[in-house]
Amino acid sequence: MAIVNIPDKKLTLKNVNEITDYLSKIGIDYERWDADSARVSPDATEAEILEAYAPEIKKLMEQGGYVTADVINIVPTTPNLDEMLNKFNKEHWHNEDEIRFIVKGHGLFHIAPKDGEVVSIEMEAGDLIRVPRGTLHWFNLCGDRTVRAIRLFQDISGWTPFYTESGVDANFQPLCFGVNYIPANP
Ligand code: KMT
Ligand code: NI
Repeated sequence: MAIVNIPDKKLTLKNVNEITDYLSKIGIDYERWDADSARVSPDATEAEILEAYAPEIKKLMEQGGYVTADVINIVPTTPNLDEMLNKFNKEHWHNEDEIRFIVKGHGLFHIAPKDGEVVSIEMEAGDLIRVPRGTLHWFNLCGDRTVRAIRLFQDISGWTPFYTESGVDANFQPLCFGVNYIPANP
């Protein structure tokens, strides 16, 4: 289950209905999928993961016009990890929806709605998020520095970020509550 925080309201949501409601009001779709390891091991191959979740992926593709799916796999030993994270952790948007379904590990999304307070969403296995095109957001890892996620794309050219360079991301500490945060450079 995700943990949602709105620091400027000193509000934390841990209940699935409250999370879904709050996020839907700022245009973010949140879903829980069955991610029991009996279904597929979180360490299975990319092809096995995509096969195991094929029914859900197919449905989303039909609804949202997504044309490709892949599995991003980040571990603490991923080469050039900090360079990669520095691309994710600055406020940006995409000209397509950002869909992520977490298979393993954790991820912290910050969303900056057009009106209203910045929201952090700490995701774990079984959590799906849809960040619509144009939505300002940024992403950090948690203390496990591990995330494995199914991604869906509307554009075959894949992941293209556009940076706002607002600096607003620096006002929010990338704190995970479910996983101890270990700074990259203590
Ligand atoms: C993005 O655009 O913010 C991302 O792709 C986040 C990393 S995917 C787990
Ligand atoms: Ni993004």
